[in-house]
Amino acid sequence: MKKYLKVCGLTMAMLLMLIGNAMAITYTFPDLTDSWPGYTQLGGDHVGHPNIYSMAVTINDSNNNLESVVFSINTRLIWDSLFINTGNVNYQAWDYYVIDTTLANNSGATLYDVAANYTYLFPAPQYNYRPDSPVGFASGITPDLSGLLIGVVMTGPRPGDEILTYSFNPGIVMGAGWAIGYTEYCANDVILGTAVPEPSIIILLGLGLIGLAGVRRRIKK
Ligand SMILES: [Ca+2]
Ligand SMILES: [Ca+2]
Ligand SMILES: [Ca+2]
Repeated sequence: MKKYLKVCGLTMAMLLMLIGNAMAITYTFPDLTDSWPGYTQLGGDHVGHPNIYSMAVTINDSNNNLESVVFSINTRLIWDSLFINTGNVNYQAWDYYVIDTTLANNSGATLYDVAANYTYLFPAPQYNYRPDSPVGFASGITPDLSGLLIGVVMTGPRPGDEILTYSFNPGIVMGAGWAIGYTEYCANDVILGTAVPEPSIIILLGLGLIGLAGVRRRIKK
């Protein structure tokens, strides 16, 4: 019995560690996006800069709130755009949109709500690398006044490799099928990340319980 309690205690400690780690999950996407799905694919990621290397999306695992979106990027250009779809298999069912118009930290960025019916904005003719690539909205957006955007911060030398962080207050709840995209006004580079099946905590818990049952049976014998 004593041994069983000891195993129980260890299992509980491991579960608590798992739950602790599960408070926020970060999904990292290397930039494998050529162009937005459904738009002209160019067979090339970018020309010169900016070059997006990766995107990391952090979601609180207990309430599914979006916490941050972090980009590893070379020589960011503004304005740039973050597109958020909180959970719809159609990745273009955008719910929120952030446009940042200055390189200065926590300045020039606005969060918008996106209506079901919107029209896209496309790159100006002189930026014709991806002429049909959505870079923002021409209509269908209204400023979101609920303070969900904490700020947009960039660290690192420019030009050079930078870390660009969008931080959010609780309130943007991500469901199954979420999607997040990012690009700049010239559409030189584009990245899209979509929800991936979670490495299920439930399965891990299940395996733990099966293991515990096995230990208990052996001790009983
Ligand atoms: Ca890239
Ligand atoms: Ca800014
Ligand atoms: Ca890309």
